[in-house]
Amino acid sequence: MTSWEINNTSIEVLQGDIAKQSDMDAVVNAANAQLLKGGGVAGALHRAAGPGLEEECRPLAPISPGEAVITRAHNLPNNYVIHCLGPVYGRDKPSDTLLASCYRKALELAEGHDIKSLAFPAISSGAFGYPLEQAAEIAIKTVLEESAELSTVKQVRFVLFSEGDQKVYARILEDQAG
Ligand code: AR6
Repeated sequence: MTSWEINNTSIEVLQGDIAKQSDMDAVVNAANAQLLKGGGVAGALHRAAGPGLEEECRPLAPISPGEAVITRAHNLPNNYVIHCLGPVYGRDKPSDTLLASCYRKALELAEGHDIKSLAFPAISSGAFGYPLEQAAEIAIKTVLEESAELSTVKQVRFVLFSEGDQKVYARILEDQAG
């Protein structure tokens, strides 16, 4: 794990499964517009949360690219799930602004719910086709920018599925924070 302390916030990069972050208050879902189960991160979170999560999501859908909504975490080992709809790369534009908005809105919701620790997956970098390295630059830049404004959130974790992706994030975090 790579970890940096910036503006009193611990920012971490970890290889792992977003559905197994039991020490985090909240996890972020790389959702679809309908907030349904889907594959990738959404599939893993909904599977672990159980059907109550989809039920709670139904009245909140649909959401637009760059938006985020919050629900309870049901059977996940967390208190909340923050569902973000990332941009589909090449379709939802400007994609960098929309992706940055996901991270900003998620942090805003976390602050509004007294959340102390929050884990993000690499939103948009799977089925939505955003090149991982570009997505990582935006994710890390946005969280570092926002860290100066955070008061309840003390710990932000980026959870990457593969070792290769984890290394890309760790390098970019070192470049931007160092
Ligand atoms: N834990 C951490 N990271 C994961 C996991 C996991 N369990 N599973 C996949 N990843 P994606 P998107 C990584 O496709 O691009 C869904 O079907 C994956 O390697 O989950 O925003 C939804 O229903 C990739 O780097 O999200 C939507 O329709 C990253 O997480 C659509 O896909 C994001 O991949 C959303 O696409």
